[in-house]
Amino acid sequence: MIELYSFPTPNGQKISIALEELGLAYTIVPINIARNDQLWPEFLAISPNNRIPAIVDLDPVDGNAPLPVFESGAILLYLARKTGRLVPSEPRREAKVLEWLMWQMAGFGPMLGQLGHFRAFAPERIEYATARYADEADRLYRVLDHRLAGREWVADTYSIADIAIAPWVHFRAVHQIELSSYPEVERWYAAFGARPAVVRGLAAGHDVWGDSPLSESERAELFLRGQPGD
Ligand SMILES: N[C@@H](CCC(=O)N[C@@H](CS)C(=O)NCC(=O)O)C(=O)O
Repeated sequence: MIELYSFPTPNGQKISIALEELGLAYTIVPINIARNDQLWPEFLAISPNNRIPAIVDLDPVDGNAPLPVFESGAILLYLARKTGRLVPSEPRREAKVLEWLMWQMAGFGPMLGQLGHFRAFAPERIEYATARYADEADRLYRVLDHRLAGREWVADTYSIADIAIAPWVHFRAVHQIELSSYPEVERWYAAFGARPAVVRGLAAGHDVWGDSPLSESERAELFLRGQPGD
């Protein structure tokens, strides 16, 4: 059994999607980041960066004590290695998955997080910052579009790279990204979204959070306070 400490954001949804794809049993421990649950000492013991997602694997393969893991990229790799799926073992193919996983962790996610902040949540319009992140988001979307031309998935086969990247496309309305500008991404994202495990992973926790996990004021306060979604 895996405990998933999460909230319905792109980084949280990566992990519920991966758990569904891998058929691993899990329970969601809701961490309401609008109410600062991420600062609970019990959560910080698992996730010292006070951000979701984090997991605790209650049945690690070594049979020893429960194993906490934080950072969504590290969690995806951990789950893939635990099951021997969603990352190929052959080094040349594995390298492609890791490249695109790191690309998402270091670029696509953080830049879109900043763009969402300045486009949707900043209390004042700051032209320079908005243009800077909009340009970089457009560049990154074009890089992804180019990569996907003639390919079904980001690496050779469906992998944690797709699972890391696609939830950011799922939240494109916050970033005010028009998907039709990136036709290869649009095609890939439609195929991704049609996977039954993805549908389940995106819906996971709905019984806990309901339709709207944040009120408008909670959302505004959260995004002003920090930089969620990096
Ligand atoms: N690099 C981290 C980023 C995690 C992150 O930014 N999580 C956000 C939600 S998507 C969060 O917990 N924000 C809490 C806060 O801003 O206080 C990861 O990929 O796990």
